[in-house]
Amino acid sequence: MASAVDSTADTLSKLDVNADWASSAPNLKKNLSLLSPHQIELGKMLLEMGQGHLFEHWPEPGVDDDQKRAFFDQVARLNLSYPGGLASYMKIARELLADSKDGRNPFDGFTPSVPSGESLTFGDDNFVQFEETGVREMQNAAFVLVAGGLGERLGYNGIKVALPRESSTGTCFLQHYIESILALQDASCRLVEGGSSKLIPFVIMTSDDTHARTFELLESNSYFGMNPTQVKLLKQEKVACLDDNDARLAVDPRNKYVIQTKPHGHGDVHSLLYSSGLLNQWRDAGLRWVLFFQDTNGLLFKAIPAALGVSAIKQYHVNSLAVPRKAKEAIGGIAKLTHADGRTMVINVEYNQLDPLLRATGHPDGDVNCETGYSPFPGNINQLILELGPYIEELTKTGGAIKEFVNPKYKDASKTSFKSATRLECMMQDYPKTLPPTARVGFTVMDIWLAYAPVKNNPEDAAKVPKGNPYHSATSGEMAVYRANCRILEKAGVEVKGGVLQVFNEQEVEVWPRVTWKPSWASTFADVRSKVSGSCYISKDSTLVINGSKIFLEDLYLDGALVINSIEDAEVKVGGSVKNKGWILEEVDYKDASLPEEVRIRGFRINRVEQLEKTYNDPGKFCLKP
Ligand code: UGB
Repeated sequence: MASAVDSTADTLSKLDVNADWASSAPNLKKNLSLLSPHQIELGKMLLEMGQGHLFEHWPEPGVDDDQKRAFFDQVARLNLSYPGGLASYMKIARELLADSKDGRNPFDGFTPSVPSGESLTFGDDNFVQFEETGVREMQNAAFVLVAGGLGERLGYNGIKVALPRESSTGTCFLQHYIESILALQDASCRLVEGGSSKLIPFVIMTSDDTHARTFELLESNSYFGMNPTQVKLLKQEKVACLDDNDARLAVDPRNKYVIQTKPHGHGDVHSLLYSSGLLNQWRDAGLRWVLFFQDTNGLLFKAIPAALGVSAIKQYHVNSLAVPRKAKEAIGGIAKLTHADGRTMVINVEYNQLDPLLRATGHPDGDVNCETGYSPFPGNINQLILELGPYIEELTKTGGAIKEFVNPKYKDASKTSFKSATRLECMMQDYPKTLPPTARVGFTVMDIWLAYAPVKNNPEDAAKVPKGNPYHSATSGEMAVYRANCRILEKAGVEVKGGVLQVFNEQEVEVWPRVTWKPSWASTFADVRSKVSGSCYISKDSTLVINGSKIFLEDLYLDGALVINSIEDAEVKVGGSVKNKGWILEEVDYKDASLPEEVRIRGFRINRVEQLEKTYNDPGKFCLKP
């Protein structure tokens, strides 16, 4: 104890307590004896950065002392979690706020044009080859899910990864993602001569808003079959809010000893990965790829094998997955930007920046569709594949810091005060901004029906999206899963009836038979083709749930609901005619508070009237032919 007091005294004398540095904040000065040496250093830094207002209300020592220390604990956390510390944060904030006030466009001097990339057509030979290469490479990959967002637009009270991806099986997004990774891991390891037991690492970036619930979801479900050592949760911290153009830190209106904080954005994933040390571990283990993805895209894993194949064959350092984009849709556009000085980069231009950039560079109509009915700029779906070596090299230079932006909501045209406190934000897809021109940055475009159906909008907002633009709701997200599965089966030779338009939660969607399968049944188109043969038919109101890896459909006629469950060592041939009353989609009202939120946000529920369900729990070969 004595030594701590001595060291505080030493620091006080080193910092010259009685002299000038604290005189601008007399209330802090009076309280210095309460603080540790480190806290005093932080206090000095805050004053140097013009943050004296934080102490104006501080009473005499003896009053609220614990809260004063807690204030500095928070400052220490904020300082530690930002690359370069709080002083750097405030300096960058001042520069960006000045640019924003002056209306300076971050893309000033750049002209956008449509870049070239790889455009894939599902199911053709090219696609199948990319998938094959992708599966081979998969054992050299690590997956990173960014899941720290609150999902304010969706307005769902739980974490988004716990939402059912579809309600026929109720499988949540996180379970589907984990099972997809495990299926790819098995498929990839099987291709190694003599077999391999490599485990694909899976990182989930969480935040204070999602961390505990994500952990609990994993723990209570035994990690959905994944080895817990494969999974790492990295929690992002929020950043300090700013009250004005001088970047004065905002205090919480309910507690003046707390600095208000808000999320910093998904771009945090790079600095977190860097500081975790995982990237070097992965490199030492021989890994080559890092695949980033978002929380609620139920189709994504249908696109991943081919996209990784593109990365490997084209040797892309950065490969962004993209889909055709409707003008003004809330997804970024991938553009080639050429500067007046000759610099070029292929980068995502966020949806709110694309229109002004186009207008400022000779396109008076801004963000509009071209003759194809889509924007000429492919839509970024924020699935990035980075090559690990060049990624580590770049992060070693930047520490993982990503170019930030600020988006204050001004009270009036003078742009001197904000409606509410703002903060700096960063996006994971801005990673290529600091790359040298030699970096190989490409993208891969796939069909929307195959690759992209996020759940982001609440029913009311979804119902208001302009006609022809995607809803991005729980309703459309689920229907997209059925549609994609049906189209894939069709492509494999199955006759599938469906595509009937129906309205749920005021959104018109295509309704297809409710076909779902476990990722272990098929991760690629080649897998599907190998499991379907003869003449198969599925009627428009049918449901088919395939819960097992060695289930083969041969001459199956389905008009009703069929559920097949089987263990790994059971091989089941399914054929014949299955007819029953099936499972019926029943409309529900999203305002009906008596229903669970997960059901309401879809606008329908499944009434399981009648089905044929068969379970094969013993090893062997079986035939189901009703
Ligand atoms: N996320 C975090 O992990 N931490 C955060 O602080 C914030 C978010 P949104 P956004 O594919 O549809 C992105 O809010 O940011 C996670 C791209 O920028 O769903 O509006 C969060 O949990 C845009 O270019 O999306 O838009 C979620 O998993 C376009 O690609 C993810 O980050 C668009 O997504 C995305 O957060 C899209």
